Amino acid sequence: MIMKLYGDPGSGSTRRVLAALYHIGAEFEFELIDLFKGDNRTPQFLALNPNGMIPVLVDDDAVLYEAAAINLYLAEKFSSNLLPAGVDRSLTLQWMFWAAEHWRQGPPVLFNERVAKTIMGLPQDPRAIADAEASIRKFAAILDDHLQDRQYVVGKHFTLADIDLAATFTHLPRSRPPYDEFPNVMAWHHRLLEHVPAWSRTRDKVEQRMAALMK
Ligand SMILES: N[C@@H](CCC(=O)N[C@@H](CS)C(=O)NCC(=O)O)C(=O)O
Repeated sequence: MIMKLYGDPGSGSTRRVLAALYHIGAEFEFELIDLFKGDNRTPQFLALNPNGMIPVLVDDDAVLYEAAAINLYLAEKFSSNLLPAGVDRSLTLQWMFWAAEHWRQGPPVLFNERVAKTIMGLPQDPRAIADAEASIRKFAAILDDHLQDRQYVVGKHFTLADIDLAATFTHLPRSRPPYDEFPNVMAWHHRLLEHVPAWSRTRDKVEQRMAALMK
């Protein structure tokens, strides 16, 4: 049976898996789970992921949630260099864990404050915004230093580490994390858009979806 991805092209976490699938060139079906319509709260979807979160990948008996776990599964299934060998494999995992534990903590707060609350007509919380920006600056300084003399986060190729870190650029125009203070981070992300078709293709899908949602 063909693999099936459940998600929404406007979601940064879905984008991480779509980028891996496009980069690998894997065949898959896509089913839209529209969060604004509550598709993630149906009994059928909760049977796949009791957290009610996208993305979910179903591949025969394998039902997987958590974008990082799905991407590791895909990279291993297709022997993709998205997950390199040797020490670069461990470094890729290091940056994926770092992304989850630190790097991706602040941006969803900015999304909630500047995008979700605007859509819902709720007031922003300036303290939450200030705390999120402080956290983003702290970790962006570390990534900026790492990227000073590197084209990609690990080794000489695009890996799952780039995907998990670049995911926070998904809503850049709307949630506005202060990345423009970090020139190496900005330059790395521009390189991804320029040289990795899977990354620019998923960016275009995000923008189309968000334009439709916000009009
Ligand atoms: N840690 C999860 C996060 C997934 C996640 O946050 N998904 C969001 C969309 S980007 C979601 O489904 N939100 C719905 C909800 O929280 O009810 C992953 O990496 O896959």
